[in-house]
Amino acid sequence: STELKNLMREKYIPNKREQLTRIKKSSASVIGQTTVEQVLGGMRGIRCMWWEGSELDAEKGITFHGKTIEECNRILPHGPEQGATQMLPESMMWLIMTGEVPTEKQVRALSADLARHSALPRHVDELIDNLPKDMHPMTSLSAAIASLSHNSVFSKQYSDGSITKDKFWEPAFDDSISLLAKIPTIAAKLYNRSKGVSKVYKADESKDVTWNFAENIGFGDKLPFVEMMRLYLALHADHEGGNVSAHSTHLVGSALSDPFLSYSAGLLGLAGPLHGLAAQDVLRFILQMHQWLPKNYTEKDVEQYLWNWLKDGRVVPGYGHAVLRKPDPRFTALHEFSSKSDSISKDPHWKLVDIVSRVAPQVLKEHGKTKNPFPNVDSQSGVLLHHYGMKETEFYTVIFGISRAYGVLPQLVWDRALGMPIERPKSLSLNAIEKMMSAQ
Ligand code: FAM
Repeated sequence: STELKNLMREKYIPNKREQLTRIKKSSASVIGQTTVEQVLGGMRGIRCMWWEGSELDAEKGITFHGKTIEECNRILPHGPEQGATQMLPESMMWLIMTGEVPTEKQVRALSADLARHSALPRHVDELIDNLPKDMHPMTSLSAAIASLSHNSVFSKQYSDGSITKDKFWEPAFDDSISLLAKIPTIAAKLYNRSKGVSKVYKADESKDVTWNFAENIGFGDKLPFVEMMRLYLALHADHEGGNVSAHSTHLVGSALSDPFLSYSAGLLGLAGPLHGLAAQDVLRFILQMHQWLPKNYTEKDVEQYLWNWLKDGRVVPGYGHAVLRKPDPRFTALHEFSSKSDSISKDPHWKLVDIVSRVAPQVLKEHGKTKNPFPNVDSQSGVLLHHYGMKETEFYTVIFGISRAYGVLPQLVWDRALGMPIERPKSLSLNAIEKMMSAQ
């Protein structure tokens, strides 16, 4: 990470600061207007937030600095093994932070650095040991990440007054690297603890983060699992700034809360069923449906199940999206990965996921409520973890939580590098809205 930090200091930050100064010269330019519908509709579509790493298009889906998932997977450095074909989340993080594709050497050095910083301070170990074993792992993960704030370089330097505003990004960068290094350690500890396994995290500096994580949760000898996990972690890293986990990290960070506190808040947002928790809900939904369906079920039976589910007033987890209006390309990427694997494509649960992805859009269209009847990433991800033997569904959002850090922390570093102010949008009461409407 020393090279990345130096490049940020010498190249990327000066360039971006210059661009910001240029933009600020005509910052009265109008880029949109706000309707009452947007204010009351979860602020959909209001262009009011700055975000660098990725952009979401309703039709085309996510791109990372203009690159599609397929392109990223082709050009970003892969794992160190012969024949590894999936991009590494470290590579994705580099792209998100700098806008450029790293070399293999740069990524290997970053992986080694993350391995070096992976050990937890004692108080974090002790905190986790004292949490109820049956607490949802997202609650535990967020608490453990928040507790890392105790060692935050940013908080320390800010409170002792040893840094000026133009240097805030430096300790924010160091804290972010530390968080990225430690989040797999925390996740592995939570996973092992839930299974009654006590294991000290060992990270091999010659391996990437995903391999080390897999090794420490007992999946290290399965390269297909590691490859799937690399793709999973890289894919989920960033989805523009407005989603709940990204936005909450950015918002909390704007108060100059350190990266640990900020991301802890992001994780709490990710833990909601309409956001990241859908990953666990989908798998439970699929397992239940599989049990309910007759042995030689048909698409008609699946359709019936979906209607019964909707008639109970529930949302179909893994379907719909606040922005996308086409199938989620992250879903498509995981689907392609699965279709190429003999073992996954024969898995009865994966087959059901596949069938639901064809039947549900028709049912949801007829149901007539959701603006996007297509599958999102969560409808595919859990079944892959399940296929390789990770049956603990509560843990699925934790994996998502490891990944999202690779996207939102680079943005937090940029927030500090460009001296972004505390966020403070204007709120309105219903009375105020009515008054403004009648004045028009
Ligand atoms: N099943 C049934 N109804 C749905 C639906 C679904 N999958 N998706 C949306 N609707 C309903 C929604 O509840 C709303 O109904 P009401 O008017 O009665 O409140 C109506 O359709 C309009 O909603 P929308 O405008 O299409 O969606 P939103 O932008 O409000 O919400 C989601 C977007 C993702 C929260 C919503 O589609 C949903 O609840 N999906 C299921 C949960 C899920 O898969 N979340 C994961 C999203 C994923 F991308 C992520 O964050 N990881």
